[in-house]
Order: sequence, then C-alpha cells, then structure tokens
Amino acid sequence: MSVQFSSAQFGGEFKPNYDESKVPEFEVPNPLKSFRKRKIKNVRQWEKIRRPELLDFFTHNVYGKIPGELKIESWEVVEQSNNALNGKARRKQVDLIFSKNGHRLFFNILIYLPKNVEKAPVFLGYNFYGNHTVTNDVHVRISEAWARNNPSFGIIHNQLTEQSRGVRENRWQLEKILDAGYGLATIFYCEVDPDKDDFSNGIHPLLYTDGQQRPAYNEWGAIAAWTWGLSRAMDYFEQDDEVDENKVIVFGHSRLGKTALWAGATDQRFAAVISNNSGCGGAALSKRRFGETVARINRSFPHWFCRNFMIFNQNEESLPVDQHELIALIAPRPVYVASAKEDLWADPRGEFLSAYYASPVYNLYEKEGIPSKEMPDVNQPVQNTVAYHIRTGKHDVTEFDWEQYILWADKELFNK
Ligand code: GTR
Repeated sequence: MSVQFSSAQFGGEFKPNYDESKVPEFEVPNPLKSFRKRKIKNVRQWEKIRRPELLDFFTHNVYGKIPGELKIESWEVVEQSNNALNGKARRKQVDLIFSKNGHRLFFNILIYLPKNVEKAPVFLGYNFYGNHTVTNDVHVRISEAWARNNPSFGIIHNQLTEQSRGVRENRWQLEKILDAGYGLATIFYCEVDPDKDDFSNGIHPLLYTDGQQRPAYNEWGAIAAWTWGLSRAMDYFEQDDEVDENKVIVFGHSRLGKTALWAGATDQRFAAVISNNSGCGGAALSKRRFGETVARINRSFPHWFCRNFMIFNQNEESLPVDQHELIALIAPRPVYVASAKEDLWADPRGEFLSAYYASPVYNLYEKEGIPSKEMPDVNQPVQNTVAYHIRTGKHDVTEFDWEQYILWADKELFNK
C-alpha cells in the first residue's frame, strides 16, 4: 500500500491548544462495542472478539508490527556483586546478545535485587541516558551506544561519559525500591534502538527481508522496537532464578511511558504497567488534540510510530480507536497512569480520561477501575487496579511518584 501525505498534514497546525473550551467535540470509541457494532458483554467476548481486533488495529496503524521473532542467542553476566550499595543489594549487569542477517546487537540490563528476598519482584524500565545515570554506584558500566546529546550531562558527541553518573538518581529512587523489597532492572533504550530517524541501526535491520532498508508502513517504529527489548528482558527473567518473572512491573516515563504501555498491551507476561507522564501516543486521548497532537508528534519524531499512523495527522476524528483502548488491552492486569500538573504538553486530563474510559473493561473482570469522571485533586491518588494521580510539578519522575507506585504494587500484587 502506498500512502501519500500532504505537507499540511505534517505542518499545518502550529500552536498547541491549552484551552479546555477549544477541545473539539468527539465521541470516545466504546471499548465494549466491536468494529462491527457487536456489544461485548463478558470476558469471553472481550478476549475473543474485541481485544484481538483492537490489538490488531494498534499494531498495524499506530506502533507497527514486529516482523518476525528473534530470540536471545546468549547472555553474559559481565559484572556482579553480592555486596552492592554498601551491602544493601545484589547487582548484576547482564548482556543479552542477538544476531541475524549478518547483524549483531547486544544490550545490557542493570539489575539490583534486595538482599533479603529470594525471588524478587522487579520494576523494569528503560532509562534515557545510560544505566550509570540511575545511581552513583561507580561499578555501573557506561554504555558505548549512541546517545542523544545533552551538554549539561557531558554528552556532546553522542557518547555517554563519566560526567553523567548518578544524574538521574532522583528519577529512580533505587534505595526506596530496594527497601520495599523490590528489585530494579534498567536498560539504556538507545542500545536497543537509537532514538533518531534512522532505521539502519538498532534492532530493525536484524529483521529486514533481503534488501529492505526501512520498515514497511505497518511495521515497527522505535517504540515497538523498544517494546521488543522489554520482552527480551522478560525472556531473560524467566531464566534468572533470582527474579520473580510473575511479578515484573514495566515502568516508563514520557516516550518510555508510551513504550511501557505498548509493552504491557503486547506482552501479557508483564504483571503490571506504569505510565509516567506518557502523553500523546501514550495514555492521553488523541481526539482531544490538547497539547501535543498526532501531527506534531509524527513531525517531531517520525521514527516513533509506524508510518500508517501519519494518516491520522490532523485527522484524529477518523481514528476508530483512542488511547483508552490501549490501556484496556492491559486488562485485567494493574495499570497506573500518572500525570503532572504543569505537564500540559502531555494533557493530564486526557491521560486521566483514558484511565477512566478503560475502566469498563476492567469491570468485566470484576476489577475496580477509575470510578468517577471527576479528576482527583492534585496529589490525591486514586489507586485501584486502574490507578491515577496528578501531582504538583513538571514533566519528571519524582519521589512522590515512586512512593505511590510502590504502595500500589504492594496492594495489587501482594494484597498488602
Ligand atoms: C517530547 C515529546 C513527548 C514526550 C517527551 C519525552 O518532546 O513531544 O511526546 O515523549 O518528549 O519523551 O521526554
């Protein structure tokens, strides 16, 4: 299929809308009515009819399909210690290695596990600037993969450096996580696919057909590539006796929150999903066109979604789905959507409404979702199987966010 795009579809719209009164009128697609207008009345119909068709739509029109299978060829524990962080934790750095079509790829998972837990539940999440940024631990290796420049972190030639060790400590709250009895596993996302509009690198070429140079219109963009990496991390956890593979909570912030949601939707082995400030193409409803829109995101980041998604540039009304149905695909597993008050670009209200409109699917499973369409007050979380909070402050991950995630995981995964 060939799809033509007019320049207006890429560029016509400029000022983001931040005015609630200018949100267009739109109908929220009913997650419990199939594309052929059949009413979905129970879990069986949801799983047999509706879930597959929604998953199929998001796969071919939003994130793109992963064109084949690729298993871990081998892994190597490149470093480990039973006495990390002053004796608080065990640490492992594990390379997962893949090869196909004459290409080779490896990525490293940094894993911290609490010492007093035999098989630990873990939070799994990608980081933006390398594993060594999540902690000041001097033993964490510095990735040699391409990185986005960030001079304030000492990243100038797309190479990570010692200067950024620990700079994202506040976003990960490692000690808090360990003290609560959870492990943390993190991966530098650019090791799986560099975050740039270039499909010659990262994981994509390993699954190209002969002569293919970039994914087809319905094939994987970078977000789907990153979800591929999370699923391979899950494959590894299934082999690691120290990790409880039935209690892996996939977490992500912003573009990596979009990734966490899609990972949770496509891989049902993830026990729970946390979307922190994921915004457009993540938790936020696209049809509201508040803050970042489909056209804006496809123009700024043409490599994130599949190319078919561009059909909906400035044309959100023609989408037969919206992002609440992405969240519904995670049901009945727990999902947490979090916003920040000042993060209008990500449309906090649109993120909330997605969680709300996904809830009827959770109710089919007799799980509690978001009971009211009224947005909760700032810093007043609603924590059911579908959970939501909006906190004070900007686009970020904070201590407050992690405190909520841990409380909620304790309740949802351990009935604490
Ligand atoms: C922004 C993008 C958002 C969000 C964010 C991030 O520039 O417009 O959708 O993903 O980047 O990932 O930090």
